[in-house]
Amino acid sequence: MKKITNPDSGKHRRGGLQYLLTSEEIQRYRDVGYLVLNDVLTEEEMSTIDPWFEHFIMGKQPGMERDFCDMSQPYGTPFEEFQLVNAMLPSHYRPELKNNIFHQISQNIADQLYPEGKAAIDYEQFLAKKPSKEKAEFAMHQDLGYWPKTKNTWTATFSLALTDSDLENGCLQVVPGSNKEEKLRGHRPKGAVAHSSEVNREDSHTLVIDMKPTDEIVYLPVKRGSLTIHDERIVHGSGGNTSNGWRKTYVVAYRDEKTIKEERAMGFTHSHNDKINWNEIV
Ligand SMILES: O=C(O)CCC(=O)C(=O)O
Repeated sequence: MKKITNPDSGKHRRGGLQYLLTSEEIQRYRDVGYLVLNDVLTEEEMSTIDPWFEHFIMGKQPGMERDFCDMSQPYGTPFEEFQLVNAMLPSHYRPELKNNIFHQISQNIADQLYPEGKAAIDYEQFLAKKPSKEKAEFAMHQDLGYWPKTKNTWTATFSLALTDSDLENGCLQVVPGSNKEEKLRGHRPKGAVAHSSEVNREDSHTLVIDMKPTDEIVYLPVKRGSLTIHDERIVHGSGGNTSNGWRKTYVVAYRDEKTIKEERAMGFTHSHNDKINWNEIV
């Protein structure tokens, strides 16, 4: 088991709404498909996000239907039984959240990672693992396995830690190098038969891949205010929460503006309420 920590404090890289990446980091992101950045948001900035996070994760936002769900269990699971709480598209439901401090700083970082085009927010989600929920797992997957095919797949998915995250509470884990595999691995709905080609995402949103015996997992623990970034092809997921505290994270994914337009034209908004015939568009 490998644990990757980045000892570099990021504080000195912040200037206004900028967080400066080094050229090595930009290259590393291209090569290995992930980055860990420390001290991206200050405690004062984090405290502007906390109340919104609590509002959504405690199920207080009306009208979300499947956008408020447990990502580790079938739709329809009652909130009291949730393990891995997911609130999709928070700033769609509460536009006051648009252009929040995390959006502004992550946009600055995304622009540095993607000088070839225009990076924009494709979707976002609040994720929380309840305390002592061993099954609050995020099954290993590649993000591209969840999305319809588009010409340009470039993606940078930011995950801002609202609580310290570590092995005990189920931090992000990745398989470095998997981002360079030529073919996307096969994905199947959680609970479906291995190697089944049937795509049925009506019962549960979660997809799973079959791991290879050669896959070497590395864990990415981060402190509150720090973040991880991963690309669309890296195999990743996270384990259950065996600690007695919550793990909370705020995910924002950037893609090329044109890719977002292409997705929307297919009716895909990353909402779990989208009416998508996956058998036609996968
Ligand atoms: O942070 C996690 O537990 C996993 C999130 C994830 O898989 C993703 O953002 O693509």
